[in-house]
Amino acid sequence: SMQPETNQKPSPKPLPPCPENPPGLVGRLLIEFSSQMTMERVQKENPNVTEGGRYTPPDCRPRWKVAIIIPFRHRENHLKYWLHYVHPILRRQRIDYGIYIINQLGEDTFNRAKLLNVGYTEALKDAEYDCFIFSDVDLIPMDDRNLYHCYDQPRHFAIAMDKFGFRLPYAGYFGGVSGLSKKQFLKINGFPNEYWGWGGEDDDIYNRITLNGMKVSRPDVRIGRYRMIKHERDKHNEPNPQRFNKIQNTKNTMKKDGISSLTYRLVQVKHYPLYTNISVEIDSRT
Ligand code: UD2
Ligand code: MN
Repeated sequence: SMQPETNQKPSPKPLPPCPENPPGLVGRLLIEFSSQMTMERVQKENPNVTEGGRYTPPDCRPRWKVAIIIPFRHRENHLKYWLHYVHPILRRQRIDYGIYIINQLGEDTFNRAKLLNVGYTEALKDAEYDCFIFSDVDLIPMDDRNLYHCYDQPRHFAIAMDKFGFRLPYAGYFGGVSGLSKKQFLKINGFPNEYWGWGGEDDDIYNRITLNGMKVSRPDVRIGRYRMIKHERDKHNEPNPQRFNKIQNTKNTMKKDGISSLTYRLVQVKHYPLYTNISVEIDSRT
């Protein structure tokens, strides 16, 4: 041929963009928590996930790079089910993603929203994510058409949970599983760091979104269905008695309390086959 000879391999064919409606989806899924789950089994089921819980579709160019952030303490059994069910769903959805478990060390009061801020920060040290999905460890989507990427507006995914009779409990509900692009997240100064214990932080995030001129987007109610693994209230995550007052004040607090004021002590980052574990101290002394 007339091509000049080089030592370079032929450059690979550019991949097509991933389809907006991935063809391999199955729709409604059967989700149950009665069979025993082991990490060994889940690892065998997911040989294509790479170290640290990373995956990228082999056959198309994804539109988003998604970090999935899970706030965590003492929920090892729930995590096994979450990984068992959600990795295969994300793969079918052709999502480019990484899984980050943000583990609160010590036994101080739990702080879900602050852990989510830590997850945002630490995930960005790992890769150039442009989309962040924040999920409870005990929530499993019942339909794989609920696509885990970002949208034009902040997304609420977990709109129809079994524990709420598969309905939105109230119009401004934003708990469970939500997703914001990097731009949307920074526009609201991230999440509040000052909600210690159970409740209110999700409403504060909802307020931040609407106060900043955005609107929550949601999937169809038949698709946004979830099962929550049944559990007791954890120790050291008592309902926060200040929550009712605090959510009245989001407008005043959001500018100073958020990703701009986040401090924490990073203790360990560990790459497991199916997820990255990030252990942190987040109490007010750090
Ligand atoms: C609801 C919301 C949740 C959050 C919370 C109030 C649903 C399904 N979810 O959850 O998004 O707004 O109320 O704070 O309505 N966690 C641990 N260890 C602990 C405590 C909490 O790992 O000791 C994590 C874990 O990921 C858990 C999440 O925090 O799923 C939320 O805590 P929860 O499951 O106890 O609260 P729940 O179900 O009332
Ligand atoms: Mn729960």
